[in-house]
Amino acid sequence: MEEQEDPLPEGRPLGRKAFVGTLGVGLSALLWGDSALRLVAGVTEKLPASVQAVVPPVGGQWRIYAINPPYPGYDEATWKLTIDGLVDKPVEYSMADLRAMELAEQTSDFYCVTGWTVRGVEWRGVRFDTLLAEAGLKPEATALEFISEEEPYVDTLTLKQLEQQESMLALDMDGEPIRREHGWPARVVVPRMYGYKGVKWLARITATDKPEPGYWQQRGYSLDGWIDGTAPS
Ligand SMILES: Nc1nc2c(c(=O)[nH]1)N[C@H]1C(S)=C(S)[C@@H](COP(=O)(O)O)O[C@H]1N2
Ligand SMILES: [Mo]
Repeated sequence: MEEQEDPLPEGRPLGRKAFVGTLGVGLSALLWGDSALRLVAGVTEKLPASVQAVVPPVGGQWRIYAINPPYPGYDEATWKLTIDGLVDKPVEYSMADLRAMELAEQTSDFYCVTGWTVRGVEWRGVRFDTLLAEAGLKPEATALEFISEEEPYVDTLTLKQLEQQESMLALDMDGEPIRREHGWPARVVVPRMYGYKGVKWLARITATDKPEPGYWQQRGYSLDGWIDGTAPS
């Protein structure tokens, strides 16, 4: 996938409402009504030309986001992912530990709530049930807090949200280890939610019964982040 540095990182709290407001009614209906599903199905080319102008084309390009550049740089030899909080046994995993776990693969489209999309991203990584098996969640845990090495970026997913979609802790993207700018060595992938739910440069997962709003949610983004039409009924 082609990369393109965006000199203007996502630096303001542009919620879905604000975004829709900037586009006008016709387009907002297209983007956020039923046709969000058609967009998910990849039929962008059937949209009117005026809309195509603002909807990124099939195979659109990534924009690299960081709230606190430069990107965290880990030493792969010493990097550890911590899993703690409401677990039976807190654990730490090295990259070698994670790669020795059962890895899952999927291809999914990636959506940023500000309007850009990358189609057909290939991910390989560890499903959360596999990842949490050894630590073991305590019965009172209701959510996982994902804490980035890039402070203060955090996001929270409830166990229910995690259950209901193809989410994973991704280690590889498009056939190679996730590049540094995309969150190396590990990033959270939740295809049916907007990109802001996917924490890059993951350092820690804390199981909790009091989920806190994530970084962008504290700044106005929707609390759950489902891409319209994809929330489980
Ligand atoms: N640590 C961290 N994770 C992050 C972000 C960020 O700024 N910092 N931005 C989020 C948002 S809003 C999006 S759309 C995606 C962008 O992923 P990319 O930078 O790989 O394109 O990362 C998400 N995860
Ligand atoms: Mo985003």
